[in-house]
Amino acid sequence: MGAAGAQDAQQVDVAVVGAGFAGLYLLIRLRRAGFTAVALDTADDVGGTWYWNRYPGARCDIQTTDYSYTFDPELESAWHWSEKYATQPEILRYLGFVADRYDLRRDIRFGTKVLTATWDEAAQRWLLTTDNGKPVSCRYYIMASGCLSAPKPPEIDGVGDFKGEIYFTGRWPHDGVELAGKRVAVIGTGSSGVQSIPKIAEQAARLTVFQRTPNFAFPAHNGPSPADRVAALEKDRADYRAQARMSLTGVPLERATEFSWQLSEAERRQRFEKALAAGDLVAMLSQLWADQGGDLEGNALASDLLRERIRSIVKDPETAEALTPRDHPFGSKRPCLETDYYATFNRPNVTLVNLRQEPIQAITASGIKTDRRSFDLDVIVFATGFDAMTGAITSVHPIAGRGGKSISDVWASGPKTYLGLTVAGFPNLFMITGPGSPSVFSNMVVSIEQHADWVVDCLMAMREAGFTAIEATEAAQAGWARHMADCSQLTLHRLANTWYTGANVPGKAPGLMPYPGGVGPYRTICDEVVSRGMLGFTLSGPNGAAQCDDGEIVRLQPDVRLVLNMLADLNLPPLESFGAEGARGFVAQFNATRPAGRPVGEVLDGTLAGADGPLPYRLYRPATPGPHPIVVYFHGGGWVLGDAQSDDPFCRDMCRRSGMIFVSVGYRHAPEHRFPAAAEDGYAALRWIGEHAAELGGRPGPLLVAGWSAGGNIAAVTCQLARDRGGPSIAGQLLVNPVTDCTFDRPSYVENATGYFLTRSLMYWFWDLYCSPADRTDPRASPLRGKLEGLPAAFVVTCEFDPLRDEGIAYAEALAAAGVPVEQLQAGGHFHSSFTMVDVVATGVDGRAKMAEALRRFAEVEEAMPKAAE
Ligand code: NA7
Repeated sequence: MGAAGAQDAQQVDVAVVGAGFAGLYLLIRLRRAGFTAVALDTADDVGGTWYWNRYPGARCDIQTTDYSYTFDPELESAWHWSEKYATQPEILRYLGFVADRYDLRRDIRFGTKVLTATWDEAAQRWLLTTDNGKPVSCRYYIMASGCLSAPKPPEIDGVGDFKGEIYFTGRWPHDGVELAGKRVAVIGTGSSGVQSIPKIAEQAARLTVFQRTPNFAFPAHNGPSPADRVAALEKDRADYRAQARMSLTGVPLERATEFSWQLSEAERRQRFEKALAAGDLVAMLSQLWADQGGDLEGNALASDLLRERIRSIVKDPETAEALTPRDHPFGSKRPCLETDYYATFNRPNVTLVNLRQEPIQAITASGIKTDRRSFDLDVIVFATGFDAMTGAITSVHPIAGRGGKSISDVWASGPKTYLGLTVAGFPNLFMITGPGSPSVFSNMVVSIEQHADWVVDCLMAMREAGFTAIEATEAAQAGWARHMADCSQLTLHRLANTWYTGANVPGKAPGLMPYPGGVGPYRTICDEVVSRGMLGFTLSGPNGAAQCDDGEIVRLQPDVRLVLNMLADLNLPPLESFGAEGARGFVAQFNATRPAGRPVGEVLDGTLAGADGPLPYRLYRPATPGPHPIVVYFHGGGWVLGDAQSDDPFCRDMCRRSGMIFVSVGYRHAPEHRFPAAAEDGYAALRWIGEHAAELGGRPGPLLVAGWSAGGNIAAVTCQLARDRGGPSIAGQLLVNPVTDCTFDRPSYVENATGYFLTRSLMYWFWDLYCSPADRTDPRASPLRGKLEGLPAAFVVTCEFDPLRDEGIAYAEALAAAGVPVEQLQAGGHFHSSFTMVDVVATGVDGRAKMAEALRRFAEVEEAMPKAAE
């Protein structure tokens, strides 16, 4: 297509691919904003996914109260859904109603496929060629092509040989399919299979279901919309919608805050039954207990209850077992809502073929042949899914960006996007619910509205400022990829082969494609990009106008970001302004709101001999048979605050992970007891614990020492004193964010002086209360200044956003230089409290697992930990 093509083209400000939920809303917004726009769709009517997926039983599985546009309250009152989960024809009628109400069809070119999309650098416009009518020249090009719109090819040999009828659920004939009296096969048991199989079984003479992987499914309980949901919506519609927009899933349901170990078995079952009765995906995925989605143990409890239900419905035990998912945690693969699905396998005309036991060899002229049997068939239905997310962009048509680069090539090793909205190298191209956005992890309609609003607002702002081109920077895009990876650590999706990760398409690059950080957090991030001057975008326009504020929008771990935002919202006075007593009270109160720590074998309080009198200690014993190695632990709190309670969750977690006894020492605090009281207590406690190790249940042999923050300082000092004062012998030291030195000018003190909870001024205050300036260079206060040769092996943990980061690293490097075996964990995106805020900062799990491994290496523990505790 040359320049002549561009001149002949339909000229618009914006072209949109797709006339589904996203395309329609975009047209409304663009028109209201005064942009000329056209939408192109191969279908001959509106509907998008709901135009194509007409298979029997097709319904939405987000409740219709939520699966609706929310931008216009009048539209909401003009439309009434007849059911909790609407059928495909009703959803299609709704979208037709919307198209008519806003007179959208005049801007839609139906039956039109875009063949190519090419960025014209000179004109700063996109040129689209089509198979029907004029090409299109547009300033901005928006892919509103959905997430699941490119059906996957059958991937089974011999499909062409089959003499019967073949259908795809995602391309179902408009006038239906006559199945009565026929021998039908369905291949695939995702949502499409699970919804269609009971309906097909009612019609067909025989139905054979070919299942590769069983999915978790539970009842939809369809019917009228539940009264409580309707009441909540009608009570205050605006508030309900606002809550949905800030929720994690786009549906305003409270998430469970109690952890599985805080609930009795009866309480867990009661919650499960309640979620089961609700017939709601979001409820089952989020309202059981707080650790169901991200923790294997918490998840297994939910998975087991769902499995139990299958056995209670399906009569044939072998079929029940084949239908029972065992290869992935619940929720890691998209679960299904079902209506009579399991009961269908009790029908005499239905057979389940477990492809894990007898794979399909080929499709033949007369049916399907597995390793063991042949099935004669009249109809084969492929419910085999889609080339999800990326396929909905790359297989629509070739897209050539700056320098003719193809998006398929740029994404060859996985999708690269900024915010899931844009791609570096593809100016003025936007994706609605693209890979890297919450999309299929959310109520799609809420995500679509947010995306369309963000894009149209952006175009309006650019027009206002005189910019005509926008492009994501490589740095911003790389930062987004890292943030995506950080978020995915909070989920179990990495443990399942699914279309979320590209695993369903042979040869597709693996990696989680939807954004797993939640709808609300994602929205605030997109808004922050705008408020920070379109961070991560290059904007340009005629006459050399240009702007680029480059950078990464989220550098913190996702849960650290939430914690810090929450703390910022509380707008607390600085801790040091409370005075020592006040600060202690405040911290105790703050800690009381934390989730209770996990159970260990035993927790007992006792008294040991300190340097100048008795000290309290708390001992955590693993549930495994002893004797166990002992870790002498020093809590954090700037030598002023803290106690066994403050570090209780950390000690419990580490006790479980390491399989070791933790003895948390209640050393004396400043200002009542200034330097060197805490340091001397540390060493005295070590001696006492060494002398009483056997009574405490300790394994014979050297002790271990650990501490966090000021406790890390005491731990480091204790190791030096033990070396110099004749023992006891120490097998290793774990120093977590330790204070090691009394200078305050290292870069981390400057960069992280404020904003990350532990501030520079708080550290000044701690030092002032603990130690006079003259004493600070004493190695018992600043162990970095001590002799480091001959110290026990060390594992030193530092966090990127911590004033203490650089002195921790300096200590590790100095130990290594002195010949001490040292390992470091420099935790990116974390702050000073990341690892001790167990069950709040869940991204700290990995780090604690590494700390526990280090302790076990130091203690030369060889036997593996029981699986569940890892
Ligand atoms: P899904 O969820 O991708 O399900 C496809 C199913 O087809 C799934 O059970 C696959 O097994 C199976 N499949 C795919 N390819 C094959 C081959 N070659 N042989 C045998 N079985 C195969 O797609 P759906 O259309 O059901 O649902 C898509 C989404 O729409 C759904 O998640 C909701 O978000 C709405 P596998 O699990 O890959 O072993």
